[in-house]
This record gives sequence, structure tokens and C-alpha cells, in this order.
Amino acid sequence: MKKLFGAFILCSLFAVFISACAVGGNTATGPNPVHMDSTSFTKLSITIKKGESVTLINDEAPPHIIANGTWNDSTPKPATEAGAPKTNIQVDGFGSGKVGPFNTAGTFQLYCTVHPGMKMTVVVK
Ligand SMILES: [Cu+2]
Repeated sequence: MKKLFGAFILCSLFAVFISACAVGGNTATGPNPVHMDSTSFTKLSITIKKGESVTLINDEAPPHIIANGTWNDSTPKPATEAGAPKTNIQVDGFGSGKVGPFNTAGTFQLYCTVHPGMKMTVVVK
């Protein structure tokens, strides 16, 4: 009986371990979450309400530096957009960061200055 119980405990621990591995990523959360893998945003666009912020969640080890602007193919296009919160933040590996609040309605661009093509749009209604 003791042996069986021991095996049961071992199996349970193993199952928990395996499922934790399968989920992976970053369990951080916040308002309007957008996850990032090693070279891209996992959402190209998010729509939020005026006054809200976006939470950027890094699921991988490489850090990202997020700023106002976009990529035109592999050419960075930094921008200063009227009404956009001035953004220049580093999101470390497996870390998270906040962009905002966005207090003006409109469509705004964010990009990662490190990774060509890593860009997204924030639509504020
Ligand atoms: Cu990046």
C-alpha cells in the first residue's frame, strides 16, 4: 500500500511538472495583455479604450526594446505620434512592461528596435 501511494505521488508530481513545461511562456498578466515571443508580437493589433494601457509580456529570453514607430520591411521608422504615450521601454526576458496610458483616440504604432519586422498597432477608441 505504501509503495502504491508513493508511486501515485511520483506520478502526480510528474504530471504537474509536464503540464508546467507544456504551458511554458510567462504567466504575468495585466490590462490588455500582448505576448511576445523571441522576435515578434503574438498579436499584430489590439483595440483598447481611451485611458487604458497595454501590458507587454515577454514569453522568451531575448529582451525587447519597444518604442513609438514601425518597421518598413527591415528599415526602422521611429516616430513621434501626436496623442501617443512616449514609449521607450526594455522588456527583459520573461519580464513584462506597461505602455500607456493611451489618452487620445487614434491608431498608434509600436515597434521593437531590436528585431526587424517586430511591430504592432494599438487602436484607441
Ligand atoms: Cu524585440
